[in-house]
Amino acid sequence: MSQSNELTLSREDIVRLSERVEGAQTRAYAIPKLTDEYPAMTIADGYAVQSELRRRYLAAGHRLVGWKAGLTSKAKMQQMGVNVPSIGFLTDRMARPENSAISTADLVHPRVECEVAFVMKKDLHGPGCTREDVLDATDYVLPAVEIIDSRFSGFKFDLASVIADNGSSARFVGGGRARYFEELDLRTLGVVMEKNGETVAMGASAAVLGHPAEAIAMLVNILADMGEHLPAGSFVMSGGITEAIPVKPGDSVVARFQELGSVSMRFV
Ligand code: 0L1
Ligand code: MG
Repeated sequence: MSQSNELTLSREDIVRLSERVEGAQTRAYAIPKLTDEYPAMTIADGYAVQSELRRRYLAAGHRLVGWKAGLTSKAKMQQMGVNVPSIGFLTDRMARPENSAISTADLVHPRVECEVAFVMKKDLHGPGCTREDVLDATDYVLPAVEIIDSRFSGFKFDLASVIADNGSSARFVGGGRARYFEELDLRTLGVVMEKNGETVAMGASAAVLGHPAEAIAMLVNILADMGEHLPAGSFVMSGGITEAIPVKPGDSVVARFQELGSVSMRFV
């Protein structure tokens, strides 16, 4: 992948790659990372493909409900071999209720992550958005589990490819107890992830860029680079606190958050 952040793909390439990613996402099959064919692809190219993918889903009737910051913890960056966070969009079709049975038949190789989610009460615009701006615009926070599913073979990709694949977004579950952030120390929230009754990961929210609101500010500033903003009412996930844990049919997962309750689901 090129280190430059210029757009190198033609409009035709962007549309072709977005169709390729959409096919892999909607029919749940793995594809080679996009940089195998386009080695000069940049981060800007990745976001151009992601924006076209979003345009296609919205044109097909999906509703944009929010955004997610990804690759925001050292554990995640190390796990995936990248060094810059990313963002992706969330639609109504990705949401699943708490305590539900989540089908894996329509996913390639799902993994789960514990995240602090924010619900916004004011629009936020970058550039220059700060942690304080995010907190001022936050209505409440709640615990969430993101089910990511890279569409790239063997979960092997680089940043440009994973951004084009909408940051591996697949499903998400919000739940637990919604709280006003003023009542909490958002930096030091502990989380324990259990799979089939065993603790498989644990961490504290400071793992997310020092404070989860920093991840939301980063997301708003990336949106500004794309000429967009974060609207009031958005549901925004701030990124996995621990590394992502693989799941398969038969697994049950509980994410227990200090002060925020727990979020449960099972996989079928
Ligand atoms: O949510 C995220 O942290 C995005 C992860 C993208 C890479 C991956 O699939 O693990
Ligand atoms: Mg995530």
